Amino acid sequence: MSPNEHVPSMVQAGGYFPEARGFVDGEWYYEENVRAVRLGLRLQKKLHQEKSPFQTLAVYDTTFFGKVLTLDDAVMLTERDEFVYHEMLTHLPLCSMADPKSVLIIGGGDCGCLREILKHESVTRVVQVDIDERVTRVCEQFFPWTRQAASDPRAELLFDDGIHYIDKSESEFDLIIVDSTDPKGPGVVLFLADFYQKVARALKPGGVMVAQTETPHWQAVMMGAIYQEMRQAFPLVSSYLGWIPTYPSGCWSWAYASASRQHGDYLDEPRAKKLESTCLYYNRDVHRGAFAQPNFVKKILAGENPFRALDESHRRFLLSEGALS
Ligand code: AG3
Repeated sequence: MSPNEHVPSMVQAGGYFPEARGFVDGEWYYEENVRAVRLGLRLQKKLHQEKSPFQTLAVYDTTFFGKVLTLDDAVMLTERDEFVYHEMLTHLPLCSMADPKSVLIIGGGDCGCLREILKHESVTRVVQVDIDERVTRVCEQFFPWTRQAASDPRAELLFDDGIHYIDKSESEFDLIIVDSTDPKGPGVVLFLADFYQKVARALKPGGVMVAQTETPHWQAVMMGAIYQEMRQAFPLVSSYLGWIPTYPSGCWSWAYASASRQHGDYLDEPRAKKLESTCLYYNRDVHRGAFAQPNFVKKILAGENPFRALDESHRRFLLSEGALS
C-alpha cells in the first residue's frame, strides 16, 4: 500500500515514515518502527493467530509482559502495561466532567477502555463501535476483563464502521473516545478532519473527545499533522502524555478536544480521589501533570519538526532503499 494514497496530509507535511511492522525471530517478538528501531519481547509461545476480514490478529505469551495482543503486527496491549493507556483514555476525561452519562468508544474491541469507564457510577450508557468483531471474540478468550466488561448491562457492543455510526449521531454523547490503531491503511480516516467534524457533531454541548495520537519521538510530523486535522473541528485541543514501555518509544500522547471545555477547567476531586485506589497509573497529580509539555512536543504541536535534519537524512536513506515511494 503506498503511503501517498492513505496519509495525504502527513505526506504533504514531508515527514511520513513507513508504518510499524512486527515479526517473530526465534524466541523474540520484534516490533519495528520507522524502519529504524525495534522493540523485542521475549516469547513463551504464540497462543493464537488469525486473519479477520480487516486485519491479522495475534496473541503471544511473553516471559515478562504476560499476554500480548498485536493487530497487523503492531503491539496493541500487554497485560503488564495496558493500564496506562486505558486509564489515561478514560478517567482523565471522565473526571474532568461533573456528571458524565453517555460515552461512545470508537474502536476499543479489547474492552480495556470499557472496563475502566464502567467504574464510573454516573455513566449509564457506553456504546462501543469496533469494526472487527474478531478482536473482541479473541480477547474474550485470552484477557479476563473482556468478557466481564462486555456483558455489563450498560454496555452496547456494535461491530460496525465507526464512521457510519457517528454519521447518524447528533448531540448524543458526553464523551467520545477514539481508541484506534496507528494511522495506516483504512484506519487513517480516524485521524482526519472530516471524521473529527462528525465526532464534534455527535457530542453534547460541553462534550469532550479524547483520542490516541501516537508518539512524538518517532513520528513528529505525523503527530503534528494529526493535531492540525483536529483543530479544524475543535476550537480547543490539548495534548497529554504518558509512559507505555511496550509502545513505540515508550512515550505516548493523547488529545483532549472540545468545543467549549479546556482540560484544566474542572477536576472532580472527590470522584477522582475515590477512583485512585482502583488505578495503577491515574491519580489527580498525574491528571494535572500529564498536560505539561516538553519543549520538543510544544514545537510539534505548533506544526514545527524539531528533528527536521535527522528526519530528512533518514528519508533520504529510505528513498535510496526503496522503502518510500
Ligand atoms: N491502540 C493504540 C495502539 C497503537 C500502538 N502502536 C504501535 N504499537 N505501533 C491500542 C488499543 C488498546 N485498546
